[in-house]
Amino acid sequence: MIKSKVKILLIYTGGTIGMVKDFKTGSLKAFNFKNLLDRIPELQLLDCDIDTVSFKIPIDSSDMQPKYWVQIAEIIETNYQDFDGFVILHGSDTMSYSASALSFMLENLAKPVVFTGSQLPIGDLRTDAKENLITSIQVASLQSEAKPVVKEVCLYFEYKLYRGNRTTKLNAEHFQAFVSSNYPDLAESGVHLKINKEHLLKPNEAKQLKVNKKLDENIAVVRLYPGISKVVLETIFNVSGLKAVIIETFGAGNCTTEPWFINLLNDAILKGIYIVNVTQCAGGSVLMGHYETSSALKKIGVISGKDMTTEAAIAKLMYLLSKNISANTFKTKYETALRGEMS
Ligand code: ASN
Repeated sequence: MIKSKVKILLIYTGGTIGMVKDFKTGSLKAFNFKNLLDRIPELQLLDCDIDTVSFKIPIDSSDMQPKYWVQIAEIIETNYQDFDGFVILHGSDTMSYSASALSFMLENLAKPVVFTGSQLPIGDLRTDAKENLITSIQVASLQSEAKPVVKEVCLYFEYKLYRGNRTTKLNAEHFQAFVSSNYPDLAESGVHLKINKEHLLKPNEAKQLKVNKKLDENIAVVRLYPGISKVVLETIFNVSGLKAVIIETFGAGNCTTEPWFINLLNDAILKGIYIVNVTQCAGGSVLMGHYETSSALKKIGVISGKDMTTEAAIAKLMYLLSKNISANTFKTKYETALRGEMS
């Protein structure tokens, strides 16, 4: 029997990769996806069949919203049986947020979903788009014993494959725009494509893909800084309908020991608002109770975001809040790695 070619679905959402310069205004804007493929004839040399689907109106990823995450998830759900892997072309600005969100939405995923994009448009002479796109398709096509090698949501950029929900965009200019400070690279592209198999997620393949399309957006993120005032925080905690707040703390999860601050958080928790502690450091983990400046947080029931990125913390909140589970179960689930997003 002749083995048929691996089938990849390329999903175009927008981003710099497919942008052109508007000569009237001088700024970059999204253009037609068809032109994008015309600009990369190399795609025809790949040993796989590629189908494409595009957002009707491609967006700059700074316009990304949960409703678009649902759109991407639905495209994957509809095409899940017919394709071996999915490559999502996405702007780099919010790519880590989208990759994190999709990782929670796609439960029991057993096929590759690779997010990629570029810093320079595909038509630019010095573009990084071609390498990013071609290698992403190769990663999504990788098979071992007729099964995909990668079975999770990941992000490929500038020669590295990362777990999507571990990434953060760190640089607006460098081609190497992303980091995964708290989890090793899943693969590196050099002369050979080196897959670090031991770091890949191993899902339970007996379970069927379940697509969670409900996301609760009633959350807020607060970055602490020396001098943050009581009125600012009170205003945030009094937002109507607010269900959870992520606090980006100092170092290993530390905050001011001012009584008004702890009292304010305690009152919020008593009202049923979840408070999650993530560190504003680029790497490392929250360890509540390690310093006196975090002991009170632990005592009043603040949830530990451990070594999660803020992007993953937001996505996990939106996902878990929509599940209407008890406060205890919520805390336990939030502090457990569901998709390899925390150590
Ligand atoms: N503003 C662009 C976007 O995120 C940036 C990029 O793709 N490099 O859509």
